[in-house]
Amino acid sequence: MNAEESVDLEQLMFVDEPMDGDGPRVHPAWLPPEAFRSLGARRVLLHGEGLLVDTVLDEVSRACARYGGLVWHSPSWDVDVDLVLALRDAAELPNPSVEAARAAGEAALVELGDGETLGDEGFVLARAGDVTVVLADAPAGLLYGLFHVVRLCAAAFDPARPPEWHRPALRRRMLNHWDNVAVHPVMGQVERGYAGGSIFWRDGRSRGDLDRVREYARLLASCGVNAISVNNVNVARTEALLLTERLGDVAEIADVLRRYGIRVHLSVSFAAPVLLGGLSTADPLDENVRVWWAATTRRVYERIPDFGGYLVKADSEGQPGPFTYGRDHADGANLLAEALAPHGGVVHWRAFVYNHHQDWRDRSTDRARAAYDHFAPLDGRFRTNVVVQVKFGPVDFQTREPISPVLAAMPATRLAVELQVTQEYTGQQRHVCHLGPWWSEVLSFAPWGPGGRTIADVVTGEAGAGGGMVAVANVGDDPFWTGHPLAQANLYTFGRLAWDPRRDPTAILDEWITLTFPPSATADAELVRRTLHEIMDDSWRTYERYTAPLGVGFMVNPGDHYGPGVDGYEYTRWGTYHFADRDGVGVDRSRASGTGFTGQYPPYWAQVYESPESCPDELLLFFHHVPYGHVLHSGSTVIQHIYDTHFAGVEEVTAMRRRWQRLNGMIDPSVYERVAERLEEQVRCATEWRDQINTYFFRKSGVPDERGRDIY
Ligand code: GCV
Repeated sequence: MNAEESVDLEQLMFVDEPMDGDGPRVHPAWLPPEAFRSLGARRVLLHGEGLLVDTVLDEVSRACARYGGLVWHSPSWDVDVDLVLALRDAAELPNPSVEAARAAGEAALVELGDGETLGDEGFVLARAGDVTVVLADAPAGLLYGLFHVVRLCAAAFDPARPPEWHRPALRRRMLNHWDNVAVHPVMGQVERGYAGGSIFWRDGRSRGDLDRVREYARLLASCGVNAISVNNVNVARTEALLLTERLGDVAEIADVLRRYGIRVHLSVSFAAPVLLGGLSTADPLDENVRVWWAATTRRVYERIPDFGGYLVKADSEGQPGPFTYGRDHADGANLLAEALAPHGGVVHWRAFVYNHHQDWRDRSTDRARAAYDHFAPLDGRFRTNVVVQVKFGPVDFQTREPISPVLAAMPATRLAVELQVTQEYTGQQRHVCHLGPWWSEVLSFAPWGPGGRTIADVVTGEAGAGGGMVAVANVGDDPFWTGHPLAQANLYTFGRLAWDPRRDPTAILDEWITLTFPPSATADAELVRRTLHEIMDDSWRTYERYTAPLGVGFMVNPGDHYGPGVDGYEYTRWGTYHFADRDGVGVDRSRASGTGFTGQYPPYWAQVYESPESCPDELLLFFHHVPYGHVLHSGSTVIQHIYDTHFAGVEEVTAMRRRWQRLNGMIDPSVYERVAERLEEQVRCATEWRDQINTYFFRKSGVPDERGRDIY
């Protein structure tokens, strides 16, 4: 397909109507109409009742209207079908082929299910003669089954397709929006948002654009997300009101999300009893405070019966919390959990608690230690409807950090791992940085040593009772949803990993490519696929190469966290230092001579991280202060590694830009242009990183690059 044919291509790729009134067209992300072609050309029978069954019906009907298929909703009989989507407890239908399909589904369930039930969200897919069947116990399972059929395209109808059984590993797969209702003077409408404004809020009020919210819900359901918090964890006055006066706005969003199996959660202020209730205290042990939370929560459930629960950032970066009253975080979390328990709600209580008024002169305080020091001693004290939500690393969503030791320290607590889809520290959706491989490393990390239980096991928990996976969302009102069109893949990948944390991220990316750039709408589908893999597969490591070296982190510009600022945080109160001097660089976190952070790990990793000799290269400067001449396992010295990786990183970004140019005329021109524009910025910014980092370390160390390249 060439550039002149782009109009046809738009027709294939875009939904008919702009979704934003007269505003710009909104990109369909991984659900372009074309992705539904295979489903929409079939004869489909849907059997069962319920809100989500209606959603499935609506999806199938739209696809069939576009691609010439047919759809029946029970009771219907005597029709020839290609696909049956049925609830298992729905009445029998007097249609032999449908009943044969259902029997095949049941047989597959017995064969594959290993005695397990499908649960609220699982489904089975099987073939019976010429018919494909999807069976589920509950409507959400049918919805997920439908999107599975969409993902499979024609393969869902392959006569040789063996039966499959799917159930999410994690019960809650959640996105946190850091969206402000009122525009924050520094952080704007969306804190750490790189995709325009909020899809929920604008200038102090609800946007009321529920069409866009609906499209968002579809996207999320199709990759498996089933919970969203709709406001920032930093809760200011206007946002606090969502719990009471402005609850109606939340209820409207919940009404839309519910149709896609997504529950709404709310970030609340721990000081709400004072801020909103006129009480003189928010002390978690005060009886009036408990009564206030109970009554307020009851009113929330009267309005939103399937409300998910609260999300709390307490005693962190200026947010109120139980410390004010001499209480601990178990007291605080249990207060809200008690109010939510009668309604089946859950409180997500963040472990991101540290002193953000540190003195940079004081080397004994270590921000990395903070979450463990605060939370590990509380293990076993949290109510069962508390989920302690732990950032994946001990500091703050860096491109490379060790895995938080808190995740291995609280066996008697439900733990969720928190990831950051919004690319605060990973290129802010101006850089291609596909995070799937990084998250996969996090999830497969075995904190008790190789071969042992992994982070995926911890958040899954026994019998699925773990805290699940949570991520900070990367979506805004940008026409491409995520600013950088390729950043859509991070959102998709998060959902799919939360459904099954053991999946191969490259396979997930491949799925995303097929949906987003359907082969049937692309002249050279293999070239598109290959090019996207070449650009994206290793892009996180490329980003790592041209930014802060060897796990030391930060080195970003203070405030907006974009671009290089090697000493930007070095003499601040934020606790994120690299301690570079003329002799060496890195943070000594050993037990022997440093902050003792290594001792927070179970014995295997405590020992590995303790010594620069055994510490993995990529984390060396996180754990140790070493001379520039220190020889890495790779054989290179630290200083030469810094030079080499920074030169290599920029070369790789330049290659990305060149590769992308191959796709000119082959994909939707608006996507092409947006990505091309961002790649220009990535090349510029990566070059700046390279030159500032290399120059900084050359000036500090005086050691020349052994290959004599330009350093300033
Ligand atoms: C919502 C980092 C970000 C903050 C964010 C905080 C958090 O510090 O820079 O913007 O605040 O993390 O996770 O609460």
